[in-house]
Amino acid sequence: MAEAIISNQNTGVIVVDVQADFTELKSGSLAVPGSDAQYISAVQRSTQRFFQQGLRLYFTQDWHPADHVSFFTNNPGTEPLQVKEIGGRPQVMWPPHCVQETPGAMILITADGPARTVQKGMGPKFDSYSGFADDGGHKTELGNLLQEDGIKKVLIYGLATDYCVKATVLDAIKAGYRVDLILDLCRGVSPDTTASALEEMKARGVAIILN
Ligand code: VGL
Ligand code: ZN
Repeated sequence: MAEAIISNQNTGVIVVDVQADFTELKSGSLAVPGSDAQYISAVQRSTQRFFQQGLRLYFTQDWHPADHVSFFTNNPGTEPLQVKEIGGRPQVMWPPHCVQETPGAMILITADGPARTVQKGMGPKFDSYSGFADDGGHKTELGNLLQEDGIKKVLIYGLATDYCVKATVLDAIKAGYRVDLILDLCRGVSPDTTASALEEMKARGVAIILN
């Protein structure tokens, strides 16, 4: 099969979970280090520029019910950041975050034109770091949208490098997309998991670039 010719028309931009609860700027409940005002304006500026260049925009949004399995408050006896085995999978116990219809779930980036927002993590029993599917294998709309739009390559950035960005990048690679990770538009929860996430992504053929 012939390799697709990559152009702005078949390149998409996936902005992962740039939401109030993940930012220092909004004193979010799960604020990722370095997600300050300067970071958010850099993401905003770059996203606008990509849109002006004709790239299509896809925003992912963590969108949990109040009784979500990943909240330590819903798992009596656990503490934040502890890892608990649930349903045969290791689940990080997070502070409650990105609860549906709350200010913390708000996406902080705006587009000058059409952007598709893909919500994830709505199933109370499954976490969903990836923008493509949750831990139970339930797919979001993202794969369909990219396919309908004829996308061949995606630029990915946002929060957090070591969780949702990593999972979304790896699923995009699995689905056959070419992937550029824009490193300076990402922030990670912790340095060690961020370093190993970058190694894992590189090993799968992701181009790690600077904006
Ligand atoms: C995320 C932890 C829990 C993320 C989402 O967006 O990286 N991290 N939910
Ligand atoms: Zn979450």
